Amino acid sequence: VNENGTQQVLPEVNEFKIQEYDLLHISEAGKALEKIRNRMGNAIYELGSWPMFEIAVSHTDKESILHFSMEFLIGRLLVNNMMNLGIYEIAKDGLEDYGINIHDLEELESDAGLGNGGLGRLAACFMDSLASLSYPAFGNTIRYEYGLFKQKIENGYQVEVPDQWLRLGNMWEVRKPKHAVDVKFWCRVVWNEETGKWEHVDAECVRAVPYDMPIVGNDTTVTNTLRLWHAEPSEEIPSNKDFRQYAQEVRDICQTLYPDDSTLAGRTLRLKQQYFFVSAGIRAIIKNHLRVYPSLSNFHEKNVIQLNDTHPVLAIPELMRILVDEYDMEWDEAWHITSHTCAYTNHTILAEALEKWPVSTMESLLPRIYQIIEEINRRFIGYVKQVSDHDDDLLNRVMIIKDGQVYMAHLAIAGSFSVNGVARLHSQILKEQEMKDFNFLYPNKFNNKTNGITHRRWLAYSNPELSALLNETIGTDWLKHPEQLEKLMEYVDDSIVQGKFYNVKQQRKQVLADYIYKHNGIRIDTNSIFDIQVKRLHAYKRQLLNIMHVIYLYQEMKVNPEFRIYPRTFIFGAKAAPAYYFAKKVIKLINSVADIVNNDPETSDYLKVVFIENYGVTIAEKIMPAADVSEQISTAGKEASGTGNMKFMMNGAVTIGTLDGANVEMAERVGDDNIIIFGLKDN
Ligand code: 26Q
Repeated sequence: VNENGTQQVLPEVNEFKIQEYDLLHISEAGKALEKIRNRMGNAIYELGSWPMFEIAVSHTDKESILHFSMEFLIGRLLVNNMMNLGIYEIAKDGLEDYGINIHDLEELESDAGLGNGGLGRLAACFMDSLASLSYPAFGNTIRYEYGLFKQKIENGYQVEVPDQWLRLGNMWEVRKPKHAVDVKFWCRVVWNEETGKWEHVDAECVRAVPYDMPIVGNDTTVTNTLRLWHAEPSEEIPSNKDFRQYAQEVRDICQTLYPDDSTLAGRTLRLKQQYFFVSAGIRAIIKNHLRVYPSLSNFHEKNVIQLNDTHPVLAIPELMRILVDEYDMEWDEAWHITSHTCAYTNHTILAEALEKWPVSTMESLLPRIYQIIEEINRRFIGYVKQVSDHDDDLLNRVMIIKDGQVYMAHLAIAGSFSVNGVARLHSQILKEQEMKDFNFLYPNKFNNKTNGITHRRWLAYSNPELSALLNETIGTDWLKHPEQLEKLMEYVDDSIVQGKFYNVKQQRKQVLADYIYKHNGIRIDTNSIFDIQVKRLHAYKRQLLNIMHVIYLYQEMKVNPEFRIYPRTFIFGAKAAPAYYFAKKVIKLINSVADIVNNDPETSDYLKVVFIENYGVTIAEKIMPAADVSEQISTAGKEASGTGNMKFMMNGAVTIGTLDGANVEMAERVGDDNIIIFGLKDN
């Protein structure tokens, strides 16, 4: 529908092409929708509603949620999207008529692994939930050419292989060249007396081109967008550089995801990645805002920028820069808007994971941004002195720039209206220990948001057998209202339901056993207890403790013929950061123990050890439903929340764990019979 309200005839409406048309009049959007529905049928109609939804929300009073994250661990979307659209059964039956098994088709889709672990998966779960709950939410990230490396095990050692997830194309994305923007690096900042503005001289421009993926909500017309930014050479080619070198440097920006999930890899390229997608993302939000409102003065009332850890925290100085330099706003107003728009989620207290950038790196790559951070720091120091009555020790601890480094968490706290931890215990540790000084300076900023997972992917989609049992036992409302799962309590002592649950578990154990036989050549007994620990490999997560327990059981059985255990299969899955020596040695140890234990006829009826290669979202979907025991045994105080713990529990496993992260709250909810806690009880 044109600006003047008349209809514009669209050539060939196919797939997502529709969203390239600007439908400006929301009052007319309903009519257009009707047309599209007639032309494309219901399924496409839902996807077709995507652009109109974007426009519709911009006219409502709802705040838009802009989730900025360096990582989105999406996994496959085909069946998940079909289920959310309510067309799965019909599509499955239809394909069957053609002799196609939908699950074979599913195998053709690559597992979008644009993340390391929990933080990236959380972002993906949030996108699903936000759409399903009808919130207008938009993700912003990088379109990495290679996702997290694929893990191969050779001679028991981890070998990393590039993840070419885009090799067969990504059918969900739509390139939006019209919405591309230039991002500037490496310039000199010069004050222009005539214009009264800062100018970037000799900047190296990089074109940021968005690729949009639809995030389809469950049983709703809401379709949100995950925007992946791709770096390309700008039309403004730097004059002082060979083009081939420039083009290569541009390509490097989006080439790979950093494969570390906790140690700081303070590389310039990572800083470049961070600024690249943050700058492009903010520019797009401002443009959208100005399409609807006459000025930016209400920007913070209409937009929330959620910062997924410190990785996108340059959003704070970048928003300041745009408001002050490009829209001539006074510093105080710009700061009010910025610090009421941004919100920061902390995911770790591990000292080695707290991001710091050398001033020299920041200053040369992003000179104007660094100037702005200096000014933020200068004013922050003034505030701290005033509030703390000139407590110099406190000031030294909290400064944003000190010892030649920029402390990103400090910048994040100063520039956000909300700072949250990801589980009650973690938030409490932040408030009372790690960030005590900041809680003193800003008493109302700190809060808790305990993590969650989408039960649509981790139960309905991953475990159709258990879903069917739930449907026949408590009805289907739980899909929309997960709290309805509590109805199951009525059946907790019902031996018939228990028997059916047991059968589902056996079926799912068989699925995993078949997978393990196919990939590892190890036959495991589905009547043994499946005791599973799958997560990134890290010292604090204590896979080493788990494998030491296995060694103990094995040795006891060897020396003591009286000592026999209920048959148990220990299953591990974990990627190690490529440079993390200890973690790689633990993988080797697990595989070496497996070799000995699995091939010893004296114990093999009782004990098996399996290391599943290449743990990720897709494999997790097979593992979670099959677990009897979920291992959540981190050193108390170290695991911020954990989310695998929830996936296992949702599929009916008993947890063995420490009082850490979300385990604490889970234990309160499920009681001692369903979670076995050991270790430190008070901190
Ligand atoms: C930082 C600097 C340089 C390179 C990489 C990184 C980096 C990358 C990823 C640092 C941390 C991460 C990821 C952290 C993460 O996944 N944390 C987990 O977040 C989950 C969701 O909140 C929690 O449940 C987990 O407890 C937490 O470990």
